[in-house]
Amino acid sequence: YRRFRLTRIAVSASSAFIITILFINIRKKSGDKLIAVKEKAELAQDEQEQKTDTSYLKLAMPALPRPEDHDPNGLGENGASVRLLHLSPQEKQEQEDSIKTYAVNQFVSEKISLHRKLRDPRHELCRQRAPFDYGNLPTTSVVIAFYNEGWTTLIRTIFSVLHNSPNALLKEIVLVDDFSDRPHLKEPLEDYLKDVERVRLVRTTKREGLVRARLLGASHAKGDVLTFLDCHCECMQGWLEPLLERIMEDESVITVPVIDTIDWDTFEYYYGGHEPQIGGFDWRLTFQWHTIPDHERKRRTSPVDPIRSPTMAGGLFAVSKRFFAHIGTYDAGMEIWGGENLELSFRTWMCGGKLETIPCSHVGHVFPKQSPYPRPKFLTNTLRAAEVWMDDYKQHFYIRNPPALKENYGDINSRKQLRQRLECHDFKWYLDNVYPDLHVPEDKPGSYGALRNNGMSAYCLDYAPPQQDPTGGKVSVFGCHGQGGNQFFEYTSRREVRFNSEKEMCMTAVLADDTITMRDCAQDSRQPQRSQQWILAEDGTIKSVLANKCIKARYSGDGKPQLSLATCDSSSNYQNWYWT
Ligand code: UD2
Ligand code: MN
Repeated sequence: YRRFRLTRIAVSASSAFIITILFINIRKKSGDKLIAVKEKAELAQDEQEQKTDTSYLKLAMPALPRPEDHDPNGLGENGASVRLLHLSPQEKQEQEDSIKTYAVNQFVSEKISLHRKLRDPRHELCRQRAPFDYGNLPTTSVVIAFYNEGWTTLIRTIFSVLHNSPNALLKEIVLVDDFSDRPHLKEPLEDYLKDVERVRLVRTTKREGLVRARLLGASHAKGDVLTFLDCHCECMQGWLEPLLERIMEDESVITVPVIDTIDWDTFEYYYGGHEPQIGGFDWRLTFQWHTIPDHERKRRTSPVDPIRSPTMAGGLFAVSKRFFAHIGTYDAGMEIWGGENLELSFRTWMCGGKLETIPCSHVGHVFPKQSPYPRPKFLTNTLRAAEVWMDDYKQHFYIRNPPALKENYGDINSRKQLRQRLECHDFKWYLDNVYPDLHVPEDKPGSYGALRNNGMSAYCLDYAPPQQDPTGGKVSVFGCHGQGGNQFFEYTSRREVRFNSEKEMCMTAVLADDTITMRDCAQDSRQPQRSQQWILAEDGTIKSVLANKCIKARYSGDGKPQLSLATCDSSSNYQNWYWT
C-alpha cells in the first residue's frame, strides 16, 4: 500500500466550476513526481472517457490491505460465532478471568484474526449505487479514545478502520489513551504501532473521561471531518464514504452509522437484516432505541435515505470539524461516561444542525456483558445536559430521579452562554419538531410517583421489565424504595397508568387470570384500550374499566406479596393505594 501515492491537482475549466482530477502515481523511484497539466481539450476527452475509467477503484483502495496470509476460513471469519469446546480446566479458568476483567470474552477474541473479514450486511442498494467521487469527499481523522481496553478488541478496531477505509479519505487514526493502567497499553502498544502507518497515539496525563479524551484527540486531527469510534468496533466495507458524502452535501449534519451488535461472548456479528433503528430517550434521560416513526418513513423515498434521529447512542459518529467547533464541541465539564450523547443530540438539533443515521454505513460494536469500569458520573453529566437544554421539561426528569435533586452538577454558565450566543431553539421546539412521538408526561400534582398499599404499607406497586422484552411481565409489589425507577407511575387524563422508563408502557388488565401486565400503550392519537384504563377513585381503589375489578395486594401461599384483580371492596386496606 505504500507504493501508491495520491496527488490532487485542481484544474479550472473555462466554465465556472472546478474539476478535481486525481492521479494515482505508482512510485518507481523516490522523489519521482507526476506533474500533470491538462489542456482544456484533453479535459473534455477525459469526461468522455470517464465512463470507462476505473481509476476510482484505485482511490477506493483500502488504507491498508488485509495481509496476504490472512486465513478466510479462520475462527470468527464472516462474523461467525466462536464457541470454544474441549477447553482444559486451566483454559476455562483463563476464559472466566478474561470475562471478569473486561466484561467481554477476550479469551475468545484472541482466537480470532485481528484482520477478520466480515460478511457485508448492507442493503443491496448500497452496493449497486454509482461510485463515490473520491476527489470531492472531505477527508477524515478517526478519533478513538480508550480506557483499559483489551488488546485484541482495540487492535482489531484499528485494523478494521485501515482495511475498510479508502486511502484517499483516511487522513489518520488518532488513538487517545485515557490514562489506562494496564501494562499492555503502555510500551507494548507504542512498539506495535510503530510499524502501522497513519496511526498516532496520544495520552492524557490523568483520567479525563471520554469527553475530554475525545476532545484531546480532536485537537490533533488533521482531517476535514472528525469520525469518532469506540475502541471495540469493527467497521464494515463501505462504512466511511456515505458518512462523509452526507456531510459534504450539508455540513450541519452529524452522521451516525448503523450500529450492529457484536456478541461479547462469541464475537458473532449479528446480521439482523432489519431496518436500522434510531435514537430516542426516556424521561430518566437514558438513551433508547426506536423503530423509524411513521412521519419519518413518509418523508424518505428510499430505504437507504438518511434517517433523521432525535438522539444518538454517542460512540460512533462523523462531524465536520468546523461545524463541531461552531456548535461548541462537547461540554468539557462532563466526567468519565454518560450524558454527553444526549447533550450533543439536543444541542445539534436545537442550534441549527441535524442528526442522521446513514443506512449504508455499518459498524459493529461489542456491547459488553456489563459495564467494565464504574460509571459514577452519569447522573451529574445528565443533569448538566438537562439544566442547560431542557427548560422546564427538566422537571419530568427530577420527578423520576429523586436523588438528582441532591446532586451538585458544577458550573454550567459557559454552556448557557453558548446556547444564547447560538440563538438556539427551545426544548419545546425540539419536542414538537424533532421528537413528536415522545410522550410528554402530564405529571399533574397528586397523579404520579409511587403507589403505596395501605394494608401492606411497606410495599409499593413495582414493575421489573423482563430482560428480553420489557413488555409482558407481571406488575407486582416490592418494598417501597423512594428512588423512582421501577416504582414510578404516571396517571394520565386518558386514565392510563403509564410506566415511562426504558420504554413507554401502560398497565394492562389480563382477564384470563386476573393479573396485571405491561403492554405498549395504545397510540396516543387513538382511543385508549379499555384494558389499559383504570379508575383511581377517592377511596383509594384502582379499578380496571375492562374487568370491573380492583387491584388487590395479598400474601401468596409461600408468604410472598403479590397482586391480583379482585371484586372491588373499598373497605379493604389491601385494595387501598395512595401516591407517595
Ligand atoms: C455508549 C456509547 C459511548 C458513550 C456512552 C455514553 C456507543 C456504541 N457507545 O456507551 O461511546 O457515548 O454511551 O457516555 O454508542 N472511555 C474513555 N475514558 C473513560 C471512559 C470511557 O476513554 O473514562 C472510552 C472507552 O474506552 C470507549 C469509549 O470511551 O472507547 C466509550 O465508552 P464505553 O464503550 O464504555 O461506552 P458504551 O459503549 O457502553
Ligand atoms: Mn462501547
